[in-house]
Amino acid sequence: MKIFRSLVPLMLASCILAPGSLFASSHREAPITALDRTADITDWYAFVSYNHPDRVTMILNVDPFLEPSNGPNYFPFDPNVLYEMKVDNNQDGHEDVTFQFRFHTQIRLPGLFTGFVGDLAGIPPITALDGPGSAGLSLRQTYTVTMLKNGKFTNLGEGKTLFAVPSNVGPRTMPDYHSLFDQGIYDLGNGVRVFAGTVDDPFFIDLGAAFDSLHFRMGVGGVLTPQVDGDDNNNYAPDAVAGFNVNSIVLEVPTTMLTVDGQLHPASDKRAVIGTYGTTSRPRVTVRRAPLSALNAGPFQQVQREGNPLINELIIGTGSKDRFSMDDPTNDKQFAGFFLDPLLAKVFASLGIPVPPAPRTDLLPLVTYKAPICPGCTAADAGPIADLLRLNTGIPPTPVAKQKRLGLLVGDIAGFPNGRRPIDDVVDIASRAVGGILADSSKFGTPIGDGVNINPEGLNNSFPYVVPANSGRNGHHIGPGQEGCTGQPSSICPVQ
Ligand SMILES: [Ca+2]
Ligand SMILES: [Ca+2]
Ligand SMILES: [Ca+2]
Repeated sequence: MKIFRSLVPLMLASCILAPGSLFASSHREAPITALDRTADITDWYAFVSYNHPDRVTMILNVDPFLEPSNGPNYFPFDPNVLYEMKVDNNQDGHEDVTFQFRFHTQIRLPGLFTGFVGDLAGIPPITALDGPGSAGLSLRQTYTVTMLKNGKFTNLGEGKTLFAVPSNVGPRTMPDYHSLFDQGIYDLGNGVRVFAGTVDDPFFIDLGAAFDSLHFRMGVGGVLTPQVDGDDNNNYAPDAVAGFNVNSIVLEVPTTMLTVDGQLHPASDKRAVIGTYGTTSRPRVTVRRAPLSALNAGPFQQVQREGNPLINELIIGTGSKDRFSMDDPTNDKQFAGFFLDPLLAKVFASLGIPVPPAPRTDLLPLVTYKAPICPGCTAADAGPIADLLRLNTGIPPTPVAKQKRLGLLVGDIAGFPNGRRPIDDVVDIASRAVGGILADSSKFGTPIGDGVNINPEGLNNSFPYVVPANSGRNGHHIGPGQEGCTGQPSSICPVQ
């Protein structure tokens, strides 16, 4: 989930081999962020917009496992955290374009015991983020979007007040939650759109099986049958994240805002390729001074980053995860040892799954600029080893009906690891990448997977690409022995 939700299996692997790291888990993969959930990045996505091939959408999800009923304060973004989306456009690993998000919290009904109330005590249901119908929205957040490029800051929301969409409390308080969700979509002009709010977590994984020492329900090591592997519509194992929400920031910008020369380029041109990642940061100094509010000072310190969904969680040793989280991608050479000889590959080998020998140069496309993501890059363009989610903006989006959960591995070249979309089953893809499928799919193409093939809450195939939050009053989760696995008899999820 976090960094490598897909890394989860990996993490698992490191748990197996290093008992002291047992609680470094997926949505909470690094020790520092396991203790700092609002700065905890769960997932990072970047892809060419499905309906706008000349735009790129980036999604930064933070704050894992939000139980929808968890009032009275629910899940505001953290006003003390600087959330950033970063883009490298000239193959050197350093960001050239940065988008910054800052949140501000209002308490509009300070005498109220909860953040949200509607259809009660004379307060009407919450039907709007502002103005009439918003009276019951006591805890409300606004935010800013700032672009930093060529040393210049630009407020992309100039003249507008942007509201974050609150969690879905329930049908009495918020009788038309989808309307509130839609109201949180802002067109900022010039092809820029933004959304921030609590949403259904789009990530999917059988976390319980993964962390019970790779005790998958689909056979030893999680090897899928052709029938299960070929099914992009049903789940055969419980999605541990089902019914949980996450906080999401979604930004769509014209591709020309990101490329090195402000132009569109074909896939064969290296100028079409960008390297992306998301970060969270906090002020270096905070002074707690009750009864006054805390005072922040000094520059920002990065708390966490995520590029590829597998690197920190699946590849980096637990003793190095905090260092990795706080460092710049351009310094990732220090972690090359983890990457070129991943522990998870050894775990797979111990289960009888064939894997290539180290050093694993077949994994280099994930951390350098080269084919297949950058066919226009020569050896001199590889850049430093850096965990960036690389996206070739010259590759058009795959039509929704033809998108595949296994993305690039099955010929859907607009999917992970060429960028990452919500549909991409990064647990299965990344596990197979570690298994060696990028080196030789005939020798190392074992169909490793967890049997969770889809997000049970569905997909949103247009901006903001996330789906509305699960309901606090009426939401539910999915577990072994419970309903929710549509690929199984009576939809009951397997226990074994
Ligand atoms: Ca750069
Ligand atoms: Ca979900
Ligand atoms: Ca899966």
